[in-house]
Amino acid sequence: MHFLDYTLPEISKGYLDVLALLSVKLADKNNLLEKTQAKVPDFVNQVAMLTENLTGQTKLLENSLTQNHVLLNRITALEGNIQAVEKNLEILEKNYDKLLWAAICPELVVIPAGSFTMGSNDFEDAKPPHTVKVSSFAMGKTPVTQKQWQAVMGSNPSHFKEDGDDCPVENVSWLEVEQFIQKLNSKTGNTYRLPSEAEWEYAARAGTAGKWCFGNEEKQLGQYAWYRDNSGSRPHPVAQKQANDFGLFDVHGNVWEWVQDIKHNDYNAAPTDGSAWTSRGNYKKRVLRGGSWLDTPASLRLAFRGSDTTDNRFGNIGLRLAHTLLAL
Ligand SMILES: [Ca+2]
Repeated sequence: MHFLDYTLPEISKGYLDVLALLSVKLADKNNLLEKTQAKVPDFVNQVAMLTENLTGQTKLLENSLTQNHVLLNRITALEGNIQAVEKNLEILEKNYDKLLWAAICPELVVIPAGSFTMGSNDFEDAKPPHTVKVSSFAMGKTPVTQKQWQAVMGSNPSHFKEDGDDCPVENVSWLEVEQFIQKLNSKTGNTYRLPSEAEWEYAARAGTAGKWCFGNEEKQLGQYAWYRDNSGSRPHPVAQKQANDFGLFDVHGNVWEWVQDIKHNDYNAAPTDGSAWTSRGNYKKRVLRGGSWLDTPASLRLAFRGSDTTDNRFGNIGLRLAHTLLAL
């Protein structure tokens, strides 16, 4: 059938139906639009909030970056410092032993060269008095202390330990002293040694010619020495009494001091150049000098010669170190 076969009203009705349908659809679209439009402010708000958040985050990130930069600079600076510290540590480690031993080594006094009369007619084994020429050398300011012995040997053989480690080491034999010196030299690279008997007496006299380093007045002895009459039967910390004119402490008393020399019955044929007398004689015995906390004023005299066998030790026997001066 052709549309011309329809009557006009029929056609109009068809259009009207279509229009009605379109109206309904349009209304739906309008509804949707209205709903969507109602949501627009929400979207705008959300976008505004997101933008705000983003700005905040960006600022935070910028701050973080700045802080990171500052931190990185600090880290670089710290790394530099650490490297410097490590270098210093390396240097310290290299010098540690030297520094340690420099702190522990006995303080020395330079003894000037000169000549003096060694011995005395007052004692059989100190005859004859004879002139000895001594080269300049260094002498321990005090006897070796318990602390110093302990540092080198790792043990303290002293009989009197309770009075403190600044007391002179005692109870050491001549042979043990030799071991001590060997070990001290290997640790420090120095050449410590015992003084010769002549060096000991020369340094102890310090240019004087009396019985004791201060002269012949026995009543002065207590100002310089710990001995039988004032010691309380024990050694005392070093350097508490007056020093002699060369600045040596405890020359008289406190502990006997081992020297290098072999014991001889007198000074006939003794060296006169300050060297140690280490040939012939009673080779089992070595000389001790200066007397101790246990001894009488006579035993403390500068010319008095004690001695003991090289393997004997006692609570009043110690040592003082000497050191040859390097030739300039
Ligand atoms: Ca002494």
